[in-house]
This record gives sequence, structure tokens and C-alpha cells, in this order.
Amino acid sequence: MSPEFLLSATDPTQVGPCAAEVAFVGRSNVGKSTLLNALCRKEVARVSNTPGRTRTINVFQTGHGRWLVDLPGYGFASGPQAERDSWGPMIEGYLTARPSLRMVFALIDAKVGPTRLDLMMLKWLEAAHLPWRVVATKADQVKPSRGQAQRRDVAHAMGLDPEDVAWVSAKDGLGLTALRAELTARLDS
Ligand SMILES: Nc1nc2c(ncn2[C@@H]2O[C@H](COP(=O)(O)OP(=O)(O)O)[C@@H](O)[C@H]2O)c(=O)[nH]1
Ligand SMILES: [Mg+2]
Repeated sequence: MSPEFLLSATDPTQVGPCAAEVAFVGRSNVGKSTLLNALCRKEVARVSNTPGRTRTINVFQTGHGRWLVDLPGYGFASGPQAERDSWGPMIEGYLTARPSLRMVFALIDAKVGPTRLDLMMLKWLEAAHLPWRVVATKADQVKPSRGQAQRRDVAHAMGLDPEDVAWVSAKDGLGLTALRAELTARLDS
């Protein structure tokens, strides 16, 4: 898998069709860009120390018409109200208009667990009948002694079993091979 940047858009209706795609959603600063870069093994997405910098839909292409889609981070607490309010329509507008969408990877912080907005996102994905899978990021920040219990608690907070949640760390590489394989399988199916 060697994706290249393809396009950025602010208007979901301006993004053309593709063969197959997987999308990534999550609140600002959850580690979405870092994970995308780690999965791609190169710097495709811009990593920022300023939360909420990604306000566009960013598409990376891996092979013919196979896309990885980085959606704007939600829940950014500062900035103009209009900007804060724009993520909902942008994310929802995109996800509901994509017949080629194979999976939505919903990122949550492994140490923090699902926030109120994360739970709202999952509820929305469920109601929209979209295929989704939770990925817990920054797993390296959970103390090893706490690992199993945290996996269980985080999963239960979303009404899931621990094995339903992919547990990853872009920092130490945990779970990346498995997630990469899952992603490739979705795009190739
Ligand atoms: N410890 C740790 N920090 C991470 C990991 N992934 C991302 N970060 C840090 O979390 C912050 C936000 O990352 P970024 O990828 O920009 O988040 P985004 O806003 O969701 O795209 C940055 O300071 C990253 O270095 C990880 O796996 N482990
Ligand atoms: Mg980002």
C-alpha cells in the first residue's frame, strides 16, 4: 500500500466517484493524521500540534480508484462558531453520499475512552446504516498493567466487546499490521 495525496475538498458534493473507499473520522487531536501516515508508512497527512487544523476532506489514493479518506476532526472547541458548526454537515454530507464506502474507521483515544461526541458519532453511523469499526488510538499511553481492563472498559462504554475494537499505536506500531491488512481487504473486496 503506497497511497498518494489526491485531492482536498470543503464541499462533499464536489468529490467525484471512486471504486472503493474507507473513511476515517474522529475528534480533533485523536491521532487521525498520525495514524494515516503510519498506515501508509510515509507522510501523506499533515500532523499538527494545533487541534482542528484539518478542516477539509482529504483524499489519498492507493491503486486505481481506491481511496483513504481523512474527514475533518470534530469537536474542536475554539474558532469561529461557523467553523465549529461546519464539521457535522461536512462529515455527514460526505458519508451519506458515497456508494463506494466500504468502512468507516471511527477513532477514539484509548486512554480517554469514547467522549460524548464520539458516542454521538457512533450512534449516527449506526442510524445511517453505514459499516463502521472503532479504532482506539495512542494505546502506548495506557499503562501495560491497565491494558486489558482498559480495553474492556472502553469497549463496554460503547456497548462493544473488547475484540470489536482495534487497539493501535502509531508511536510503537501496535496493531498497525492488522489494521493495514483489514483496510486493504476492504478496498480490494
Ligand atoms: N503517544 C502517542 N501520541 C500520538 C499518537 N498518535 C498521535 N499522537 C499525537 O497526538 C497529537 C495529535 O495527532 P494528529 O495526528 O495531528 O491528530 P488529528 O487531529 O486527529 O489528525 C500529536 O501531537 C501526535 O504526535 C500515538 O500513537 N501515540
Ligand atoms: Mg489531522
